[in-house]
Parts: sequence; structure tokens; C-alpha cells
Amino acid sequence: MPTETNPQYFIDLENQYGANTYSPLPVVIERGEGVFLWDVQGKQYIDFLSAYSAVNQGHCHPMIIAAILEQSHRLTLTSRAFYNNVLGPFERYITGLFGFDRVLPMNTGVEGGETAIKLARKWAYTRKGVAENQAKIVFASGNFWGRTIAAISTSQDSANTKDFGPFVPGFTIVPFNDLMALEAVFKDSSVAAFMVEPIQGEAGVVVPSDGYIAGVRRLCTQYNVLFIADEVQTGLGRTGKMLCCEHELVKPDILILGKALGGGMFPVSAVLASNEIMGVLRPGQHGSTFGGNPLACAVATASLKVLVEEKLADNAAFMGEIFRKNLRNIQTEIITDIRGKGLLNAIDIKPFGNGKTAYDVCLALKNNGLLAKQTRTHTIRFAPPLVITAQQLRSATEIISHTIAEISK
Ligand code: IF1
Repeated sequence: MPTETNPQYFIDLENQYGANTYSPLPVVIERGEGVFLWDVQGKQYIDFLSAYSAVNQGHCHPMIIAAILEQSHRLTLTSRAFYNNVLGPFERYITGLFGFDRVLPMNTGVEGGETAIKLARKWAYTRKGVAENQAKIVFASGNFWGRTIAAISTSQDSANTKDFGPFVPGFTIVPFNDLMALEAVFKDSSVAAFMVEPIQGEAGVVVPSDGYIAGVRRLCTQYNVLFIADEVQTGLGRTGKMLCCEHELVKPDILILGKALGGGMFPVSAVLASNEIMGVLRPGQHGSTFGGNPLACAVATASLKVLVEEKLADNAAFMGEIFRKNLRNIQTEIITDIRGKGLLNAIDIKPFGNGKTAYDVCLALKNNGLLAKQTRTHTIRFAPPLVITAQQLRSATEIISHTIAEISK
């Protein structure tokens, strides 16, 4: 078998030369377009992971490619030591689109989280009057916001934390979806902020009770605590609204965006806030070599325009309803829960008698032409690009249905 069409050749290279930090499904992808991916042997798959919601616009969207090509021939990086003619127009566009006064552009989602924490701490000391180095940031149990030392300092998953200590102080964990527990910790006047995903992604697409996010908003306002919404995964149309917080008509004090802001092509993240909050930062107090670079701004502008012009949040809402209905119509005992909003969904798989887990279901789905990934042992996340059509959704549901039937035998 020629090298370029032999999947094992590429798997072996990664196993020999790469850090062993993932256990990927045994499939080697070489091309993507829209909701489809093709492996090195030309087999087609429907992508139901979307790179963890970083490919909401579909793979290799022509408008985003055109933007990256056009800008890459002109100017890609100046650093923030100089102005450029792309950053300001992007800042005006994204702040206007989401209704905030200012934006701080970064690169990865976790940098967005780190930036939001620095912003909240600085606000606590300079505006709320919290004593130096005493500011607390509250997080929800089950949170996931990246792999840096601060991010894992808020994790309770030993896979993320073991042998990586010591951890960052000043972080408090409360149960997710529990307003009473949240109010209890807010009584401590040194609390600066509460950072939370409106739907917890890595925890297994955990959708809180109706009213929870509105309750978070109310309590943060009442106790003068900043509400930081981590919408890196739930934002940008994924849950059927441009922002998941919109489902409860809630506006956070600090908004973190990432993933699909880069159109599945380029790491772009952004932290948005009011003049009053963003105004606590002064030159030299935060930054990044690539943050807000011209290429990133051109890609992010095109990525946002695709979401808006193609009404992808509406499509996610519409297709998500159909998808969950189709899943509920699958006659099987091994699916024990179906949940989600828009096109961020998940199913729980009852442990099989023969020891098979959600991973085995994902393997079987792959063999049948659909790519999805388990989160935790018994949960499979289904998150296709938001451009998916009704026909493509029907095909996907048929694959899921007959795969479940196959594996249940
Ligand atoms: C991996 C998980 C998802 C995120 C939220 C911030 C970030 C993420 C809500 C950080 C990143 C990624 C990380 C990626 C796999 C993926 C993931 F499985 F790890 F947990 F989506 F659920 N906030 N999530 O979900 O953004 O710095 O990665 O750009 O680590 O393999 P990032």
C-alpha cells in the first residue's frame, strides 16, 4: 500500500515522534469540506465533533479561505508595538455584534480564560476594594476551560491535575446548577467573579435547569460579583443562539469567545467587556505576540460574517430539535439519556453486558461513516458543523440508529 494512503504509516509517525497526550480514534483525515471529512483512503465521514465546536462554519469554508488568502498576501503580523489597518475595524465589528464596549484579542480559548481572570482580579482590587492578593474567583465543579496551570487549578479531574501541582490559589469551586451554593460563597466580599460555561461541554454536555443562568446574573448583580461567561464552546451559534446566555436573555459582564471565532482555521479568542471593566487595564499590563494579529482579525471577521449571513444559529436551533427528536425515536435500551441545545448534544450509553463503552460505539460509528468522540466513559457528544442540512442530518441519524442496533446485538 503506498505510504500516502496507508493510515498506519501516519499513526506510527505520531506514535514515534509526538507527545503521547491523546488517544485518537484510528482514522487519518486528509481533507474536509462542509460537514464532510475524508481519510487517506478516500473514505467519507460526517463530522459530528467539529473539532469540539471550532468548525461551526463547516470545514474549509470558501469565504473564510478567501479572507485568509487575501490577508496572508498583504500583512500577517506586526505585533502590538505598532498599529495596523485590520485590528480596529475588527474590534468595532465584534464589539458591535455582541453589544460590549471593548474587546481584548488573544489566541486560544484558555488564554481568553486567563485574561478574564486577570481582568476580574484587577477590577476587584481597583474598583471593588478587595484587599491585595485576596481576590477569589468562583468556578463550577465539572468545569473545563483548558490546560494551563491556572485552568487545571480549577479542575477536580485527577487526569488533569495529578503531578502538575502546586496550583494557583484564590479559586473556589461550587456545585454547577446550584444557586443556593453560589449565593453562600458570594457573601464573602473578596469574591471578584464567577466563571462558568452556560452548558458544560467536557463534563458531558451538562445543561443546567431553566433559570440557572438568569439566577447567576441576578446573584452576580446583587453581590457585585463579575459574571464571566465562558462561551468558547457554547458560543457562536452552537446552541441555537449566537450566545448560549441569550436563551435566558442574560448578558454577562465578561464574555470569552474562542474556537469557531477562528472559523476552524486559525486560533483566535477574544474577551469582551464594558469600558468600566476593561478600563482597569493599562498599557504593559497584558498582551500577546499574536493577539489581534491582522491575519487573525481577517479570519475572525469572515468567521463571524459567515455565522450571521448564513443564519447558522437559527439552523442549529432548527436542526437540533430534529436531531433530538430523531434520537428519541431510535428503538433501543442502550441510550439512557438524550440532552443538549441547538447542535450541542450528547447521549449516555448504558454499560453493555460485554463491557463495551461509549468508545466502542464511536469506533462502530467511525466504521459506518460518522465521526464522534466520547466524553467521560459513557457519554457521546454529537456536535456537527452548524451548516448541516436536513438531508445530511437524516443520513447521520440513520448511521447512529443502525450502529446502535448493530452494537446492541
Ligand atoms: C483539548 C475538552 C472540549 C473549552 C471551554 C475553554 C477551552 C475549551 C469551554 C480552552 C477547550 C477543548 C480543548 C481540547 C479538547 C476540547 C474539549 F475535551 F478538552 F474538554 F471542547 F470539551 N473553554 N476545549 O471547551 O480552549 O485553549 O483549547 O483553545 O485540550 O484536547 P483552547
